[in-house]
Amino acid sequence: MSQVGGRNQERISARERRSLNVLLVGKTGSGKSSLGNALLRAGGRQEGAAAANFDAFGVNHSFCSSSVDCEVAEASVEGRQLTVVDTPGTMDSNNRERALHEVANAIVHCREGFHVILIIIRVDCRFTDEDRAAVELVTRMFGEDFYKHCIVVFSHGDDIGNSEEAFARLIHEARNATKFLNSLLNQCGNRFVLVDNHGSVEHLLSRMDSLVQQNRGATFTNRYFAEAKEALRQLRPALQSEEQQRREEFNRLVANAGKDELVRLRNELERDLQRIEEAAMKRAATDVANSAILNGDTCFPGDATVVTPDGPVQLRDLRLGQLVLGRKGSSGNRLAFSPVYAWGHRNPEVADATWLSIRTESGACLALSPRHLLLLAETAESAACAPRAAPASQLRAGQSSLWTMGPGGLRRDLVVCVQQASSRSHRGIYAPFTLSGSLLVDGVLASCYVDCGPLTAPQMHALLAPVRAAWRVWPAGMAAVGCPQPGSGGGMPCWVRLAAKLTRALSEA
Ligand SMILES: Nc1nc2c(ncn2[C@@H]2O[C@H](COP(=O)(O)OP(=O)(O)O)[C@@H](O)[C@H]2O)c(=O)[nH]1
Ligand SMILES: [Mg+2]
Repeated sequence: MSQVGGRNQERISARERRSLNVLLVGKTGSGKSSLGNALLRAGGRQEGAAAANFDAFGVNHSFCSSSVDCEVAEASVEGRQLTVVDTPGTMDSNNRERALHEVANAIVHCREGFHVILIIIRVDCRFTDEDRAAVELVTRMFGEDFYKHCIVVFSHGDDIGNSEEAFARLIHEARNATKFLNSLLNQCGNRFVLVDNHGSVEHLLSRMDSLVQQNRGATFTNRYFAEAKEALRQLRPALQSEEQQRREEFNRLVANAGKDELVRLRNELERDLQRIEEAAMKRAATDVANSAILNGDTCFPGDATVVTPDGPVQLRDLRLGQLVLGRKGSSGNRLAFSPVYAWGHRNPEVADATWLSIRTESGACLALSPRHLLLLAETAESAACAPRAAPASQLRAGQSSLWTMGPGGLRRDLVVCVQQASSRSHRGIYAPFTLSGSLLVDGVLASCYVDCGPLTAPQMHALLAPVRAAWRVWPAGMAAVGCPQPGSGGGMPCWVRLAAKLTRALSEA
C-alpha cells in the first residue's frame, strides 16, 4: 500500500526536511546514469571544481546491461541531502523476474521510500515498446500510487537544441501518436521536463522540490519496502556475527603486522565488511523479489463472491471448511458444493495488486490476477472431455469462451471484454483451495490454481492430494497449516510458498 495520504503517511521530520530520495528508471541507454551524475554534480558545482568532475555512476556506451544491482550515491545539493538510486536497465530485458529483482534491489537500497521517481525517456527517439514495458514493470511492483511521485524526464535535450518550443511541438505530436505515452503523462499529472544531461539540471531540481512540497514531504513506499526492512532485520544477527568474525581475524593479524602491512589489512577489512553488507542486501532483495513474484499474481480480490449453501459470500468473509459451488467432477456441466480445505493465498491488507477484469456475453463479470487459471469452454466436445485451463491474461475478447452459471448448470459463454482493472478498486487477495479443484467466482468457473509453467492444473491438483488426504483425516489440525500465519509470508502458507518455489525451479530448469 502506498503511504501517500492516509494513516501510513510518512512525513519527513524537521531535521530531515531537505532529504530527497530519488529513483531513476527507464530502459538502458535512456540516460539514467548520466542524469544521476548531473543531479549529484549540481551540488559539486557549489563545492569546487574537483567535485564537479566526479561521476558517481558509470555511463554506459554499449546499450546493454547484465547486472540487476542498483547503485546508490549521495551528495549535498544546495541544502538538499540528495540520495540517488540508479537502476541498471534490465527492465527492458523482457525477463519479468529479472526486472522485479531490479526493482526489489532499488527498494532494499532505499527502504525509507522515494520522494521522487524519475522516468527517463530519450527525447530524440520514438516512445518504444521497451519504454512502455519498463514503466509497466515498475507499476506492477509499485502500484498506481507511485505516479504521484513521478516526473517524466526527456533526456538528450541538446539533440533538439534544448529548445522548449521544439520540445512542446514534439511532445504534442508524440502524445497524439502514442496512446500509452499520453496516458503516462496524464497519470504523472503532466509533470515532464526536457534535460541535457551534459548541461544544467537546475530546472529539474526545482521541479522535484515542488513535487516534494505537493506531496507534503511524503515518500513513496508500499508493502515491499516494509518487507525489505523485515528481511534485513531477520538477516541482521547473521550479518553481525560474520562481521564480528572478520574483525577478530583482523585483530589477530594486526597484532604481528608491520606499518605497511597494517594499511593493507585495514583496506582488506573495509572491503570485506562492505562485501558482507552487500551480500545481505542482495539476499533481502531476493526475498522481496520472490515475494513480488508470488504475490498479487495468483488470486481473486476480497469483494469477489462465491456461492455457499447459505447463499453468496464474499471471499473476504469465507472461512476454511465452508462449502462453495464448483464443477462436479473434472468435466461436464454439473455443479456441486466442495469444502475449502486451505488457502493458497489470503492477504486482506493488499491494496495494490494487479487485476484483470473479464466480462462475458451473458453479463458475468469477474476480476482476477493475470496468472490465475480459468477453465475454457471452447468447443461442444469440451463439455465431455477434460477442460483446458488458461491464465486470465491469455483470454481474448470475441474468441475465448468460459463456463458461467446458467439456469440448468454450467453454460458456454463468450468473453466480450478483457481489460486492466484499477488496482484501487479492489482490496485484499484471496485464493481458496477446494477439494474439487474448481470454484465459481462471480458466476464464472475458475480453477483453484495459477499458471505454473510446466505443471497443468490437473497436475497441480494431483500434487496437492496428500494435503487433501490429511485434511479429510484431521480437518482441525490442517486448519493451522492451511491458513497463512499473520504477518509472515505475505499471506501464503509456508507449504504453498515451497510448492511455488519448486514449480518455479522446474520451469527455469
Ligand atoms: N547528447 C546527450 N547524450 C546523453 C545524454 N544523456 C545520456 N547521454 C549519452 O547516452 C549514453 C547512455 O547514457 P547512460 O547515462 O549510460 O544511460 P543509462 O543506460 O540509462 O544509464 C551515453 O553515451 C551518454 O553519454 C544527453 O542528455 N545528451
Ligand atoms: Mg546506467
